[in-house]
Amino acid sequence: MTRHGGKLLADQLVLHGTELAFCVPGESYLDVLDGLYDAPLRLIACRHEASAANMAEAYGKLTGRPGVCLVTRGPGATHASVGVHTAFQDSTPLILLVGQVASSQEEREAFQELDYRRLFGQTAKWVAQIDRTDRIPEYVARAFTTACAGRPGPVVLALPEDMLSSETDAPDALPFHVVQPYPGAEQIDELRSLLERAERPLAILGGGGWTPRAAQDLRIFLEANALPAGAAFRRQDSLDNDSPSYAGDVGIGLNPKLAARVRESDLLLAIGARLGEMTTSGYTLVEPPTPAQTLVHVHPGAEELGRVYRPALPILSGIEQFAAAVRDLRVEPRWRDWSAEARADYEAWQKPSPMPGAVQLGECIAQLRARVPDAIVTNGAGNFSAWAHRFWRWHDYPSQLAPTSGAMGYGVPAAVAAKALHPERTVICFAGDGDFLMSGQELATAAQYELPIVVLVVNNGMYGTIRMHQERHYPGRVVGTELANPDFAAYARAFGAHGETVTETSHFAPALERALAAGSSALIELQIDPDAINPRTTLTAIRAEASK
Ligand SMILES: Cc1ncc(C[n+]2csc(CCOP(=O)(O)OP(=O)(O)O)c2C)c(N)n1
Ligand SMILES: [Mg+2]
Repeated sequence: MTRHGGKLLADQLVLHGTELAFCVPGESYLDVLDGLYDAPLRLIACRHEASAANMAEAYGKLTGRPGVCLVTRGPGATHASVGVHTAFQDSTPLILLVGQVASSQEEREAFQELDYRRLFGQTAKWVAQIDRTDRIPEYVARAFTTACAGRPGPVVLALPEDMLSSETDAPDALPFHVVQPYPGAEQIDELRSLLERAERPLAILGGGGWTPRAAQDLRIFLEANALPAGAAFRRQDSLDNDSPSYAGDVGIGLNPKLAARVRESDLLLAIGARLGEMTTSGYTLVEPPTPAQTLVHVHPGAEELGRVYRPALPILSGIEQFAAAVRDLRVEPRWRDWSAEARADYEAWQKPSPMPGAVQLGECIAQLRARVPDAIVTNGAGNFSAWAHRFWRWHDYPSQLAPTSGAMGYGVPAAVAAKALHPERTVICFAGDGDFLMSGQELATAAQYELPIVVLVVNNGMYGTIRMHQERHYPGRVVGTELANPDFAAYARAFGAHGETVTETSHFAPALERALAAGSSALIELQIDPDAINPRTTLTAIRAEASK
């Protein structure tokens, strides 16, 4: 039996467990599309390659298996690059398949030709071009393996046209394995003795490569030892936020009391987190290269251990493997007060505080939490997300889809992908007015594939985050940050979605009910006072402070 390259490739995707993939079609990979025609795999065609790549990235976060995204040559690949970058920064397994010119035309700068090895050199774990049809199974198996091994990340495969259309009798590969290191017994002993000597331990949970099992095992370990734990930036689903061990997120605009606690801790147990710029408040909470805290750094990537920080104890391990090894580890906690205080600080910090204007976002989110506590929550980038990070509570892993890369436009496509994987769950996307219009057109994809999502657009009429920085550094000199917006509710209705505008807090709960009952996607625009620049302060206060 012979197959053309496109069919062979489609068969490999299915064999490695892909049941859902995302694309914008291109004539450069017609044979792959043809191969998918009768494959048991759902293909979602998107309205922009950035969205297709972001959906694949969200799939990777939700399943722990590579999200698959198919795009055409130059224009498709460059559009998709934001998703590759997010997968890289967020340590998410992803495979980007890109059409390539026929080998007879290569290196002529043929139509839309690019060298993907150079284009994605810094943002992918591995970039390759498959030049022989009979080697497709080998390359695809390696792509799946590489994307998931150690620190997960993106892989890019370029597919020359003639390679895809050629016939071969090459056999299938075997399904791939997720390859992760295990911690040694010696390291777990050493961790025990460090814990036995500690007085103010604190865990920071984060990074990629988590599984529901890992989150469960770590919860048992943390709670049984009364260990307080913070979540790294946008990794707040790593521990049930109702757990007595959960102390809040160590991200942007974190609770000052939690920041102080990170500094004062004598044993810092970083589990999976890279301890990047956003989680360390610009490398100040933990100082490179030699932290003041005794650092135990657990990470699945050998190159990450000691890269920025000298750990007292580096542990090279997959998260699930580490979690299983410490699940039953017990020490006598001498830090019960420290731990209880950390929890009390979090609960106090989460009480909604008043902000200027008639729409109180903290209260709206509290109502949302009470109504759909088990929702999957997504967002892109912007100050609006700070309210979600502060006032929402995540319960199960995985239920947070948020780019640690800080990429705007992520929330809507991530929500569509989440709904495709979990049709039974409510999916809520938080977006800003700037953020939303970078990918709002995917409401069409949600409608086409009957994947109803709820989008909350926090409208302050500006690229507020940048305006905030402007006021801090160049008070009063506003440039490039104002936005003239469409009627968001009408925009939603144009896609067959339910649309509403909320101008005061009391309107939110009934609007939410109508959104949840709509039977289609829904968008609620929350018009907030532009002075309410983040949950802690106002533009007026920032400008006054900066003008002093
Ligand atoms: C793709 C991308 N472009 C630009 C930025 C820089 N940036 C960060 S936040 C932001 C403004 C976001 O505006 P909006 O969505 O309205 O949220 P707000 O800050 O107003 O709440 C910008 C432009 C970014 N992070 N990502
Ligand atoms: Mg805005």
